[in-house]
Amino acid sequence: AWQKFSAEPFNTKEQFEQEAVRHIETTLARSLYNCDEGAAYGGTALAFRDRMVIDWNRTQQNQTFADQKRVYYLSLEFLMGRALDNAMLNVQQKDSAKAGLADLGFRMEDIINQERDAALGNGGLGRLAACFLDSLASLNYPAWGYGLRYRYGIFKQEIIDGYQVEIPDYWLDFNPWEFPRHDVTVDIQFFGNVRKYVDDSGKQVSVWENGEIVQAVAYDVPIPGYATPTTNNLRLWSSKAASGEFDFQKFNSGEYESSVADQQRAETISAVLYPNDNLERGKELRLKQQYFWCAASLFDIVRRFKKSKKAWKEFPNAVAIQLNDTHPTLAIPELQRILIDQEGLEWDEAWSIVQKTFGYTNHTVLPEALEKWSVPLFQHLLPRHLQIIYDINLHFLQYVERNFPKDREMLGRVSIIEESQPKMVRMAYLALIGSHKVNGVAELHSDLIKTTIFKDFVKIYGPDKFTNVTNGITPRRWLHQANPRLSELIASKLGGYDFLKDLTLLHKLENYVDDKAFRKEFQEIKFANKVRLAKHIKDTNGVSVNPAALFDIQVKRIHEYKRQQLNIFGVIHRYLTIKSMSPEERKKLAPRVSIFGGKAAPGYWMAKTIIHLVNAVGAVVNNDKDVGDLLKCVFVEDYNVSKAEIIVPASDISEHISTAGTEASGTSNMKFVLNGGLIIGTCDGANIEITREIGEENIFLFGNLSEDVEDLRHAHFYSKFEFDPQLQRVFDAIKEGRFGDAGQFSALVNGIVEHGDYYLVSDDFKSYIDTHTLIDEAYKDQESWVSKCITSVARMGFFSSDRCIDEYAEMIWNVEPLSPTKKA
Ligand code: DL6
Repeated sequence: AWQKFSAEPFNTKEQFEQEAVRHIETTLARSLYNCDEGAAYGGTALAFRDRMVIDWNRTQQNQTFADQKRVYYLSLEFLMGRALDNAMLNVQQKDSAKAGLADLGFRMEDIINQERDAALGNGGLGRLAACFLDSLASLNYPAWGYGLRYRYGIFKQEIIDGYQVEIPDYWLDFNPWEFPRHDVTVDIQFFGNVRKYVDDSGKQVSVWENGEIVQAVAYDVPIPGYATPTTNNLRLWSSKAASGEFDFQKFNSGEYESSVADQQRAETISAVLYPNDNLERGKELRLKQQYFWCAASLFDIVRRFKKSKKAWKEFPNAVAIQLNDTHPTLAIPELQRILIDQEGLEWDEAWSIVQKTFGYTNHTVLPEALEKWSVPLFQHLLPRHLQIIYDINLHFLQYVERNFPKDREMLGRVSIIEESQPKMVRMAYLALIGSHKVNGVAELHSDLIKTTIFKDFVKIYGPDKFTNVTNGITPRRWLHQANPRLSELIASKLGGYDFLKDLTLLHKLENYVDDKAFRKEFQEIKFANKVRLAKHIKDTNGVSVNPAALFDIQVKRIHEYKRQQLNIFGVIHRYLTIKSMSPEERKKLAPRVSIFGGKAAPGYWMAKTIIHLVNAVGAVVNNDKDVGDLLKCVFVEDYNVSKAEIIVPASDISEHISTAGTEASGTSNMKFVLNGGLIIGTCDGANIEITREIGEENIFLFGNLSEDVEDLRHAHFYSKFEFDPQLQRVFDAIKEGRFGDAGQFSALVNGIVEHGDYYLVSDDFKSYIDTHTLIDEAYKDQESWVSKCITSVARMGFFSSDRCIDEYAEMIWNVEPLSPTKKA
């Protein structure tokens, strides 16, 4: 039993209506006679927001008074999706709202669909941060998220003539979930120079001066926990020109445009999210974003700590800062700068505080995603930080030299500064050296970082500095919200919704694997979810798909390492096979719908070519009357969190088919299985642990192992490679122009045939299509298929983000939950 602090829930639909109408008429200044779905959404959201803010204030007060250690999660991305449904779940008044909205003439789903996604992220990394915020609040940890308030989130994707077109996502027209804090501002400096002098006591002092100042303004977003009053804070920073910067002189002399130039330049910092997933491009504005956000967040954290009047050595006992990948690494030299330049601590004392405070999560081993910044750019933008980084490096290299006197080459390998032209700052090394723990996001990935990119550091620091926290997902959004009927069915068997707080309780579902009524309802729910997705596809793509067909889904960012090209080659193979089959053979085949979705980075031409090929294949296959329902191929436009909530519950099979050793974890694999779909996957990322939990008999694994990848790549270059004849047939069909002008796809094919097949598509193709044949067979036996699905759901308890957060709290942060019932 739990109660929100806010004394006035909507116990009846009338109470809800009263509140919603009050907001529509007063806050939104709309007449009820002129109330469309947008206004009804606004009134509903504001009514629920009111119920959250009391708890939010109380939680903040409670946390301040309790003065326990807090977690600060620094992430450049928070892919939150929509907030209303989540608010309704956590305030627990959805039924009253549904009935009240019906009285006003609206359907709840339509109102929920009015909300724009808060799409402040690219993919897995940003969505993980959002799941973590949900778990931190639900588990009552005193925690804040810190991020950037981008004016434009990830672009909207339109498909025009089969090509991806990017449309800006201005999402802030009406955002009831944020609270501007115009009184919480921080001045952030860029550029300038460093003046050094010796003070009266003989101490070297450095002053960073003459820079350009930009102001950071805080926007706060309440993060309600599930089944608890705890409501944490996500603070997003927005940039604007520092006060007084507006140039009145220029304005008065008629130079209107240049008078606002500074203002516009300042606002550019938080204007857009960089739309790259697993790829770094060393753009100056990106480094500016990183410093702006780190400096504002650190200032805020230090300001809060200083109010407690504790000694500096207590800082790591009050503050744990988690770096979500290397994007917030500048927080490390920034804290060191604050401690030595502003607070007057000695280097060693300050550095010990820094190392105890930070933890660093690595999310990739892909070389193109590892951040490096040019030293000249650093020197120009952040001159004092560059000095501090050089000093950190000096101390570190002296330590390495003392401990490994015989390995001179190691110094070059582990140095934070890469001796290239120009010299580069290796951010992952800085993050690692400045943190007390480094973790990967799935077992294989955490092992790989220790044997590849951080191998030398394991020798230097010992293995204990490295750990693993396998990713997870919040069951509140990814089961209850996305699949309410399945959640209800589970609750009916488990005696309530406790499993949403303790996902391991799902194991009790194994008792129902053979229960006829349960199985029937489970299947009906899956079918209804497929009907819902089929309708979405019809409405958006104009393609009719049969919900009784096997739905085979791959939705994620488009990337060569994730191998959507392997999937579409598989679809072409299936198409050619069907075309060559006799009517009798065709009768034996299970109809399929291959569904793709995901965004390509705007500058990633190969990824865009893959999207184009999927659409080109769809255009041929979907219009081939001879093939009919046996095969359809669709690309769902503009994949995002709210689309995922429709797509994920509708899968029979989903594809997680990255080249072994490339996908750090993956989290959509977990979402699909939790929603009663099976997966086909490589031995990569979290697929391996999913297999361990659900059993080998319930997953379709294929392909080469990560330990063989290097040799296979080598073999492509140094020996004659024979292509599987079935893959050759696919390439021939493309070259013959069966899917349009072959020239458009030649780079995709040549990358495999002539340029070394870096992602090993040809090596895995046979095993991939053979495994799909096994899937066809398995799907025909619906009895056994449903048993596999139910058993898998029952065994997914491990993959809750609540488990992750408890692991971080214990192994990395050393923080405890704070009882929300303690009165301030
Ligand atoms: O850990 C969250 C997510 C993993 O599930 C994906 O496997 C991984 O690709 C992704 N990593 C990144 C790295 N980007 N950077 N920097 O997005 O993290």
